[in-house]
Amino acid sequence: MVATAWQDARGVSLKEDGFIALDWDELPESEMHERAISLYQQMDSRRTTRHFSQRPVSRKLIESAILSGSTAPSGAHLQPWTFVAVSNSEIKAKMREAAEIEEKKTYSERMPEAWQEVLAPLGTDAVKQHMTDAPWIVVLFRQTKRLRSNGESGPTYYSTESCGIAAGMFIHAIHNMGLVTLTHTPSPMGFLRDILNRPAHEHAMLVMPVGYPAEDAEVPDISRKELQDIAIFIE
Ligand code: IYR
Repeated sequence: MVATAWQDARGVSLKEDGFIALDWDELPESEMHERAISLYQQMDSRRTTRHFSQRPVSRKLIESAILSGSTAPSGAHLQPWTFVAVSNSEIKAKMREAAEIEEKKTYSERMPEAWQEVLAPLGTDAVKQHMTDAPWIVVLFRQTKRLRSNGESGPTYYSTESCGIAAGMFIHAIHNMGLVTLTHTPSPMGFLRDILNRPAHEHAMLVMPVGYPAEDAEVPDISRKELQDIAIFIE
């Protein structure tokens, strides 16, 4: 291979223009199909449960799930997320107490009937035992601002989309390592910024208890939509 301004004699890209060669290997088509189906089956076996064991989980596992979540694509590659992982029992108890105060109001006063009817099959209520049972509570904060190199503050872009994708990847990583999680959205969740000491430009977006399922853990008997109900192909 002839060396160019961007490649050395072995074809390895140099960083002069800020770009490097994509590291990508083509797979045989049969293997692509095998991988596609096996990933789908593995993801389809994931269930959201509200019943957690108190059994401890190593911090290393949580760190690696956060790193997996943080591989998500993000607007302008700003990675506008902060994952706050809490195992401290007092902080978890404080979060539970504050969440239950809000959720009691949500369930008894704020939730319209159209909302109640779709939640009924899921068996949710204002008691948030998972917040003290699960060994880790991971709170995903969405950053709405960033620090520019000139010291000023600038906006982030598509932070909701970016954090949603990061959350999905985190959830998959947790499932893949054999643990369970729940996407809990106490509403409103401003109390999390205060309890967890986060700055004003960070907004709590999702609360994800992580751990082993309780021995008697249950899940609602529900199924996922079929392909024809979620996709349209225009060929
Ligand atoms: N935030 C409440 C209510 C709730 C809302 C939806 I949409 C859910 O899918 C589940 C619960 C709660 O966490 O209980």
